[in-house]
Amino acid sequence: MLKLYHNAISTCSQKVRLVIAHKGLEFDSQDVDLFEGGQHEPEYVKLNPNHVVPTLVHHGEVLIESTLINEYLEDAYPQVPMMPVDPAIRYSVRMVTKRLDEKVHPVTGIITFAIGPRSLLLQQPKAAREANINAIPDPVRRAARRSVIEHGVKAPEFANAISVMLAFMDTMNESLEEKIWLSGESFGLADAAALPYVLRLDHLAMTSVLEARPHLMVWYQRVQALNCFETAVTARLAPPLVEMFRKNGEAVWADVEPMTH
Ligand SMILES: N[C@@H](CCC(=O)N[C@@H](CS)C(=O)NCC(=O)O)C(=O)O
Repeated sequence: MLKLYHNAISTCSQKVRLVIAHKGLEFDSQDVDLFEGGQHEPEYVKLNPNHVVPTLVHHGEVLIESTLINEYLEDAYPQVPMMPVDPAIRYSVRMVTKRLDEKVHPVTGIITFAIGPRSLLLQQPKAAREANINAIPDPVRRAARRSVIEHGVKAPEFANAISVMLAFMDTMNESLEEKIWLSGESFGLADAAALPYVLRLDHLAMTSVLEARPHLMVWYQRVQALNCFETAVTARLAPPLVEMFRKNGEAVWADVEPMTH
């Protein structure tokens, strides 16, 4: 049995859940409350010393890093393949996941915390909020978190984060002009990895950014029609949290919109 420590709205958790669901697997679900600091609990940090989700436990092995977890799942459960056979397409899948991990994921944290849960976090007692920020082990990530919670979309990190994100969306749109899936003939690891970032823009009321990229938009609708999207994403998301993200996104859209051109 797979045991997954995860969070419903976390991008990295969603991509692992998409793979688990697409492969028809089940898992023992351990929810980690990221807004209350569950990722910093000593028992959890023993599993994931980076204080982040997801963490997968399988046959006594503790696995961290969502992209590597998904590759592990592909190796362990090849019956529903999610990697193409052609070496050149396998390479292109890994280019997508590498760019997501190295470039897109860090800016997603900036964009998300500047908007989505910011109102919730600002309502927390300052000492509790500060304790959770101070517990982030990576100093760059810690400083960015503090900055965006304090200044929102006016934080100095925000505009660059949007530009990195949009550059990725442009690349996806171009790739999807010629193919149906990022991973070759069928929905695969690159698609599962990219979906949560597209979804995040939608949740933050930046849907027009997606609509301006028609091939990306068609792909997004295609993914949303898959059973694994319902199981791994929709069924797990709490509507009030999604509503809060969207409302907070709408509230800052006038400031964000000029950055999206
Ligand atoms: N490289 C890691 C990144 C994991 C990560 O950043 N997870 C986020 C949620 S998507 C998290 O747990 N954030 C908690 C925090 O930053 O306090 C992976 O791919 O698993």
